[in-house]
Amino acid sequence: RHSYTKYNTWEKIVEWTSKLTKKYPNLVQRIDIGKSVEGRPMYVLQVGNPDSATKAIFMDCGIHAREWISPAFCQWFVKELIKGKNNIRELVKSLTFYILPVFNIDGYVWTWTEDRMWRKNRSPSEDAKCVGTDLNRNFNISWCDIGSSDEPCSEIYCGAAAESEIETKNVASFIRSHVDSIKAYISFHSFSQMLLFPFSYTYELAPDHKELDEIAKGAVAELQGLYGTSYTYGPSASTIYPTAGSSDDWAYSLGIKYSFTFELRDEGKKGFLLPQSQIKATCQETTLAVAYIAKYVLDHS
Ligand code: 0X9
Ligand code: ZN
Repeated sequence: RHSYTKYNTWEKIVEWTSKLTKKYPNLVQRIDIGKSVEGRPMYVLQVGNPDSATKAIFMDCGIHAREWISPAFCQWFVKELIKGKNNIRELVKSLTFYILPVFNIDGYVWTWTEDRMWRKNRSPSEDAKCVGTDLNRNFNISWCDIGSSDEPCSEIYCGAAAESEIETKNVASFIRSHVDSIKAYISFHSFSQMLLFPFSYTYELAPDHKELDEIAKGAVAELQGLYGTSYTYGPSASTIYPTAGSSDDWAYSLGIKYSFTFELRDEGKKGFLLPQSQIKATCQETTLAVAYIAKYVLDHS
């Protein structure tokens, strides 16, 4: 059975999306944005105000297969939106949330069946020597320049070209076609306990650095207020390490000013193997940070 406090298989997650749309037809829509390399449907859940003219926030989880807490958070957050308690109620009324619970589905399935530590997608390279492209190096922004590799066997392989991967292409196309309404882009990874914002492909500060830094500070304070979990925040390049072709920089380059990447729990003790016993607390505290960002976006865009 699907559970918000457990890690769910891809099959369970699909079943969950279909149940939600049936149970809450006026609140939740399921959009098929295309297939993965291995043919699995990529579903974006649209939650909230269905008016396509309203301001929207796009969120994705599970770009990297082994970061299981990330899809768990997206599922949790959808539940919170549906419950619509307290401050979330206003957000659901006034915003549209587009939530992709698992970006790299084939990789996610692979971590359940073959290799728990798999990171990339599952597309074969041209010479068939190695499998997989790092989807967070495959976006069309300074592609394959820094913090990336053009070697197919590398864990940070940038792919044969920008948007060479069908998963990248599907997400990028969806965002491009909704770019007028999408005011914020938020991506969820693990681990390190960081809240990052552009740039990642250069050490230069983003034009909106001051504002993004203020928002991150506020969001991290909210998160920390619940269980005292400490987060660092700042521009990606200097806070974690530089990477080119990443989704947040690409979204920012499209004019989506409020672009963030979370690196969720923990700081490295369990790393990608975060125990299920930490799902609830991680998701609760992260919900506070995301709600803070969403409220800011609602008031300032
Ligand atoms: O390397 C990555 O893609 C991210 N770290 S992870 O351990 N989850 O793989 C860091 C991404 C930092 N860069 C951007 N936020 N653009
Ligand atoms: Zn990651």
